[in-house]
Amino acid sequence: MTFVATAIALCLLCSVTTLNATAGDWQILVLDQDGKPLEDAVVELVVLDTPQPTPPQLPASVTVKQQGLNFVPFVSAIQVGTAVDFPNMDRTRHHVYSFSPAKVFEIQLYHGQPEQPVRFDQAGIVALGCNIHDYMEAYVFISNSPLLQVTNARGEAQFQSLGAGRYQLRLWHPFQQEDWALIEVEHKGNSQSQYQLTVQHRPKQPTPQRGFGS
Ligand SMILES: [Cu+2]
Repeated sequence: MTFVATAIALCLLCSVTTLNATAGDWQILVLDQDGKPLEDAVVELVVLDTPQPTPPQLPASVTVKQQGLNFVPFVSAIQVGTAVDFPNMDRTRHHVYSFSPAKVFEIQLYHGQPEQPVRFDQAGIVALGCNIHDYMEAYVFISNSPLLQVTNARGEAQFQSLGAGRYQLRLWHPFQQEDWALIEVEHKGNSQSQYQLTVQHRPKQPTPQRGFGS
């Protein structure tokens, strides 16, 4: 599987509408170029001028499993230093690897739980593949910021209890077509923002041709 650093350019549609939500919550909706909810987009916030808020604690370890001959989840967003487990839930063996500069590694053919998790100690984007199943792909977005979310199937991400102030906002999706400029956003309390990202329309993982081994 070859990772092509295509991606990204979004345009800001609109932002900041006061909602009835817990003070400081920031709800973000990401759409594709056709206005449809975009799943698996990473939303990264970097604090610019406010004291570092107390964000929801990110987990010390994260799991990217192999299940049904695919990686689950497709996109993970983690802070630098996080360890990721790669359990193989399938009956067939997988051989997980990355050639991405932010983390080069491989876990040679294995069943079940690998001996140890993989620690991601450098910010960047890592494309995962499997030597046995070329179609398998997944991505890990590693950031120095703890303010990270991945959009759900409704294109939604939510940050809770954020301090008011200026933030740098970055969106990223594996299939984005142009780089997206970082934007500064003023967060004044409960708010909702909407952004649009141009992405390639392609299935994120072709359906395996074989029905066994999963
Ligand atoms: Cu595999």
